[in-house]
Amino acid sequence: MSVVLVSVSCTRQPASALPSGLIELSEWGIESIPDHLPAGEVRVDVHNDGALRHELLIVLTQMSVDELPLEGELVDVTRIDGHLVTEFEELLPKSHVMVTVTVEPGPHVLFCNIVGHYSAGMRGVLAGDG
Ligand SMILES: [Cu+2]
Repeated sequence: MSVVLVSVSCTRQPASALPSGLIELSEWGIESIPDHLPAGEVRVDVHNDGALRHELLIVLTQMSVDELPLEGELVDVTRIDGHLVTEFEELLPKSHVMVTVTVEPGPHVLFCNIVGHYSAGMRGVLAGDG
């Protein structure tokens, strides 16, 4: 006999009803980012349209995306004055992932933290409204 546990919560919207946004990466940039997303749970569709593996980090911070602290050719996330909202570590070429992210009110920076990719231009910003 198998038992199936189903959890239902009235306070959570079904995933399909959440606001959503598309983020597209390729060499060497984050080509598409929503300018604004509402604070709270958002469905984010992250596409890697490039020929290389990429990452995507989303950090809530007031720092300028062009002046993030570097350690060699990597962004030193521990020295960013803010906090990590989410991280996608293995975005394989020509793949995409759809995940639920909790956007916070305020400015967010986005970047790829594979060696040299931030410096090559893989960075951008989005605002969390709310
Ligand atoms: Cu990259």
